[in-house]
Amino acid sequence: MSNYPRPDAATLLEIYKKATLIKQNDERIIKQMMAGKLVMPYYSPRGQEIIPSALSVSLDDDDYICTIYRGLHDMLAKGFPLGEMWAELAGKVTGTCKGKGGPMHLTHPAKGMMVTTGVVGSSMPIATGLGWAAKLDGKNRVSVANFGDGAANIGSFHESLNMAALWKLPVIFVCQNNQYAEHTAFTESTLISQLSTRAAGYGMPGVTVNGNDPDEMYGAAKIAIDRARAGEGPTLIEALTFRFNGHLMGDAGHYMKAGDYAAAQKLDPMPILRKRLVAEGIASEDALAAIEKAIDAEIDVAMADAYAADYPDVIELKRDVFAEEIA
Ligand SMILES: Cc1ncc(C[n+]2csc(CCOP(=O)(O)OP(=O)(O)O)c2C)c(N)n1
Ligand SMILES: [Mg+2]
Repeated sequence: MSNYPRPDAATLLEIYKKATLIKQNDERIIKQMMAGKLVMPYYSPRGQEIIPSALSVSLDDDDYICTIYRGLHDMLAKGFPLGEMWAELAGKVTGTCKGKGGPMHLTHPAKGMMVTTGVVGSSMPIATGLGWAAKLDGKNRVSVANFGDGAANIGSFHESLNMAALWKLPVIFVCQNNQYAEHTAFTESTLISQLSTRAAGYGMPGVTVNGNDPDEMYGAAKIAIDRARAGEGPTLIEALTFRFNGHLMGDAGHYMKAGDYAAAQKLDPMPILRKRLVAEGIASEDALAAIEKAIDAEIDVAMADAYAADYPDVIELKRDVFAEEIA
């Protein structure tokens, strides 16, 4: 990895800003849920924020991404408008899916965010199809498939990687290996230690990186994205990470090995990156505090607007579900 491209100072700060938005937004969501103000299923991405932040600095607005229920971080890093996101979480008409999708179905096609899915493994074939569309329209777009370690054992992983490799599609498969699939530890479901070695079976490059390290994640993503844009085909990136809040809100993690959380939280990527920015003179303590305050203020506005908006009318129940009769 010593030959990886490295993020320059401005890019590193951009990665921190994206990751901080994800972290603070996650903390606010949890607070609102605990206060009973936001009622929804919530799969926190806290702990995994560096992965999409370091990847999306190399993406353009019209590149495609697909993600899963634990994908708020992927969407925010790509630039999902915060107001529309909060409105969707609160089930309001001003949400990106008119309040009918909620956290598990966030989309924003105008910004290339094509699907958030609750069906494990389904982000991969959709992203592969979008990769094919991108190849056909010749606009040099790439398509990113985010999925978990559990999803790497689903049949669609095989089908998608094989087709993407065969047709040299511009797809970046990002397996966010957070060590658990629901309540099952990675080591109890998978014999091999590095999922990236599976890439060889399809004829594409595969790499395992520390997804919590902005240098490694940025470098691996940049190489894969450049390769996809150059028409050389897909890459599998296994980004090692850890989920800090259990599978979903309310999961106390009794099935986890004692000490797992504590060990992972000691390696929380956020304070590590923050300290590094100051130590390397990339940003002062005051500048970072100002960034964090501004993000909080942005969340305040998004949240207040979402709560003030209306719920969809009952007539919306069947709209966008069935084809409408053309008069
Ligand atoms: C096809 C399918 N099978 C099973 C489930 C139930 N399920 C929901 S999340 C999950 C675990 C997936 O784990 P992983 O892919 O590692 O993603 P993570 O939640 O860790 O981000 C399972 C089995 C589902 N939603 N869809
Ligand atoms: Mg997992």
